[in-house]
Amino acid sequence: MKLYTSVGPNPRVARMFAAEKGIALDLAEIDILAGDNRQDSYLAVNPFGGTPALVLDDGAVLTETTAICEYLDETGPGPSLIGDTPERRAETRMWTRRIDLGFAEPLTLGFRAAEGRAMFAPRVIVADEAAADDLKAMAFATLDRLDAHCAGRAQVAGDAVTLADILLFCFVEFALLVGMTPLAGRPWLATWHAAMAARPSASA
Ligand SMILES: N[C@@H](CCC(=O)N[C@@H](CS)C(=O)NCC(=O)O)C(=O)O
Repeated sequence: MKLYTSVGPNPRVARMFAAEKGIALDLAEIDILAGDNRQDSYLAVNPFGGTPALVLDDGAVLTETTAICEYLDETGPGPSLIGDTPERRAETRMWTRRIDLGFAEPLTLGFRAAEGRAMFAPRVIVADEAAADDLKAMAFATLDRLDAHCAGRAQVAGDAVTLADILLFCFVEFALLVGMTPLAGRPWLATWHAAMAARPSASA
């Protein structure tokens, strides 16, 4: 299987998930800073233009980060990172969706409206600059809820690392990378982040 990857949190989620599962992927690097993902050659792979994209051995292409991870989970070796029972899978998907819609998405939109504006405005529709602070506040309100709810837990959806942790970790790391302070005043998140950062998969 070939994974089209790049800088950025979404492809990092797919790489980290594969590493946690023990799956070796053939990586094809796309230079999104140069806009190569918006060229015809990549749009032929993923018409939506984003990374990651996973090309299966039969040539079929999967996109959307969490869908790629679900596929790797079902087809890869080792314990599931989604869950072994309907209840565990539902809990992982519940947290994954909350993190995706409540943190990753507004964070991304807020970044694109502000710090990332010069890069994204020529290639996709970005929100008005005036909306950036509200979008980031929405993202950080989700972190407040997570921090309060997860106190006493080792991981987001229980004791074991799941897709929800990997998704949250990669987007928290992205927020740190672009100069935001997601860990400040969130003690559970800070402790959890340090533990996630120490996992070998964090460097995938
Ligand atoms: N909804 C997509 C988002 C993919 C996405 O936006 N990826 C970013 C990298 S983190 C990207 O390709 N950005 C460059 C661009 O959209 O031009 C997913 O879940 O995979």
